[in-house]
Amino acid sequence: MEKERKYILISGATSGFGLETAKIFAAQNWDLILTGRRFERLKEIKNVFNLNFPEIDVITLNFDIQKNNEVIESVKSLPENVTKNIKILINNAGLALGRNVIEDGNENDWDQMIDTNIKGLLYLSKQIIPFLKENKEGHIVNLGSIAGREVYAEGNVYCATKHAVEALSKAMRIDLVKYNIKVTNIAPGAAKTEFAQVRFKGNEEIANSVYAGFEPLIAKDIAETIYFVCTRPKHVTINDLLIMPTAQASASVFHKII
Ligand code: NDP
Ligand code: 8X3
Repeated sequence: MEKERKYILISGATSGFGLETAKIFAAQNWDLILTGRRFERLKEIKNVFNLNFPEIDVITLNFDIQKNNEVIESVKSLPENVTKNIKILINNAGLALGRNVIEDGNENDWDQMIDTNIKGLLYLSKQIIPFLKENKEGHIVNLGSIAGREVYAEGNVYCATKHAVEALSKAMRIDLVKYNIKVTNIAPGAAKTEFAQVRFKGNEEIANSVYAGFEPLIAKDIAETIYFVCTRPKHVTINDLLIMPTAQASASVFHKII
């Protein structure tokens, strides 16, 4: 008998939280739809999953989430036997660019953060929600941040985008409750992924200094949490989770031993 398919769609699955989440779900026999801009990485990741988990279906979608037309076309390319089996959407693709006082901020960085973290999340959600509605069940997990709960020095626009994610998680929950769709907002503190490398535009020294003197979260910590929230009984929704490294007390208070 053919395997009954159940798909999880993870945006931003070429590294960090997204990739680790894909690994955990694959190990539990979930079929994957993985997205990202880096085509070669997506190809490599698909090959590795195909090798390690031959039973599951692995679909990769290569698009820039800032571009609504790319999001629409990519989702349209999915066959109906896939879309009708999408159970979970992880809105994970996101980034910070730069750390500056507001008057020194770079407009291109602002645009990219707003277009990715807010508008991209909206574009993809709009395409996927109809499938979840049709199924009369589903789960959306949005990657917020401690930066969505508090604002820290020189974090202005990134913090604003993550505050928007918090608001959108609450709004989605209200709009989608009648369709039996769960919405979870996960807000991590400092986690060592490619996040700081991206934020500081490849400057390894500054990127590494972010995590100096304390033990940050790792992608697996967040991936395990996502798996936990997605596998609660049907009648249980975890709305919100704030997850910090033990050495981090707030957005800007760390216990560092240097
Ligand atoms: P990574 O940089 O490791 O991963 C980010 C992912 O987002 C990549 O797969 C990247 O893929 C994708 N992405 C970025 N921009 C776009 C775009 N325009 N279109 C499509 N995909 C895009 O970072 P993390 O895993 O740490 O970050 C994941 C999420 O978690 C982000 O939303 C981040 O804001 C949030 N977060 C991170 C924290 C941390 O300390 N690391 C803490 C709290 C929240 P590609 O480059 O291939 O497009
Ligand atoms: C990422 C965590 O503190 O660098 O969202 O903004 S922080």
